[in-house]
Amino acid sequence: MKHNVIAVDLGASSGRIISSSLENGKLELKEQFRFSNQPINITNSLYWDYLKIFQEIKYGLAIAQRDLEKIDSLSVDTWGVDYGFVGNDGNMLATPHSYRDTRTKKYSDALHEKVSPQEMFEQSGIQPDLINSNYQLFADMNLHPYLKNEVSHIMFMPNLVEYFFSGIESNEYTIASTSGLLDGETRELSTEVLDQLGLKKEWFGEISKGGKVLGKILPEISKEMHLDPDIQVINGIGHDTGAAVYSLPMTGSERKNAAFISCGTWSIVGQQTASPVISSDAFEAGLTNEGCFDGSNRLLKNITGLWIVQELQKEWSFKGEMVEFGEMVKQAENAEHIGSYINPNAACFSEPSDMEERIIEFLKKTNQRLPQSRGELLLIVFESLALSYHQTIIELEKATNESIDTIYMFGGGTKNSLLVQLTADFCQTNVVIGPTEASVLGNVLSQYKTLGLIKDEDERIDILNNSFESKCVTPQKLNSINLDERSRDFEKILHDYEV
Ligand code: LRH
Repeated sequence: MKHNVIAVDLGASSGRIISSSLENGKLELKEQFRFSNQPINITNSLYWDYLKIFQEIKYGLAIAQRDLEKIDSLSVDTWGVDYGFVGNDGNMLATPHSYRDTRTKKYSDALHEKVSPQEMFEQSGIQPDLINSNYQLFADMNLHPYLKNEVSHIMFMPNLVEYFFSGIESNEYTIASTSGLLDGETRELSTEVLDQLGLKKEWFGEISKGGKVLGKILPEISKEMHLDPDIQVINGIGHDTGAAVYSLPMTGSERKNAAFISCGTWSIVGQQTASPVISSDAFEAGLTNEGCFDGSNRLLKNITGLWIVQELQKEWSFKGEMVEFGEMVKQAENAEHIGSYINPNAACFSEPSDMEERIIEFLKKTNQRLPQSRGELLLIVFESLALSYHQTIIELEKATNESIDTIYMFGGGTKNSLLVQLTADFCQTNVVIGPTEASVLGNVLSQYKTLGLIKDEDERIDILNNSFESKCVTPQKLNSINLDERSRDFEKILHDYEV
């Protein structure tokens, strides 16, 4: 029998409704609908366009329903850290902010007076960062004291969207685990952290683990869009990174010596570990601990990734010089290596706009050669990303005391063959290219697991191996790439420039 489920995947530039059909141990994905998903910049604040998103998902579901005989369930995944406030009457109290909003800057000193960044890491296992939910919530509670009396629920974005479709308030573990609100050891909401931020535990409710059926789609929505009234709304893997890692066909023992690189707007370099690594080495290296669907841990670093290239592309297209991503990769491939690098995680690269100027400014401040063409500029970005992957792999090895012999790379960025090859070369490790649709795949797998259609890890891995082929990219010989010189120069600019 065929089982169709829907992944609602809300990414940095688009939202997608993707159906998955599982039959005879084989899974097929099909994009049913796509809409643009840009944060709205108004009065110098960045917000989620949640009304539009809700409406577009309804359209997408209607299109999927026309295409499929029956839909068993749906679940939502998005990027981490954002959330929404719901009041006693069940309605939204405020428009959810998007994490690149800068309001947290103003309140970070006040928060650090209560708890230092290192203490934050020790409490939660989460690397302090202005984008994290704890910084955002602290700013919100200070900016809008009325919230204290009005809030009934705070839900992370995937759970908020599931609430719009099911009417059931919930919060799910993988998305909650990246907020900075959970205790690093117990992985439950930390009363200590919540008290520091002025938040009540009951606003979050139970954090569900390992998948939960919330209930059927609201009757008014199924009626309006002519949907099957029995579609179940599932609390699957809410965090896109968690979902992506669940799509890797690795058994528990293979994970020990494998790293992953999720290659999208963010580059996320990490490793699955049995439990959180909350050591000073991990803190110093900028590593963080997030929860996996199966209860294990992801030790990782978030690196500002292809966001830099996406911003360059947007900027050039506003100037009327639209260039396709594939073309940008070609320009970089044909460019000369000039030995200049940026630190992708420098704060100046995380904010929107003026990306070309920010890169040039960075190169001037660090006394490096300036690029003479767009190709050279792009090559600087790709080489810097791959060098920061290499550096992070070394930091992971140090923090876990395990050596990495394979890298799984997945996400849209793996279409960039130059970046994949640079990663294999600089890390001197085989790179297995996983699915471009890793988050979607993890989302639907978590639904099948919740519905009892996947019984265990072996079956999950069999389904993945039956359904998708993976490719392995091997590194070029060391003497052809001057790795030592590049790593030394890259390290130098990391030290020369304050992040
Ligand atoms: C990647 C991601 C990442 C971070 C960032 C905010 O999409 O989810 O794990 O949390 O977004």
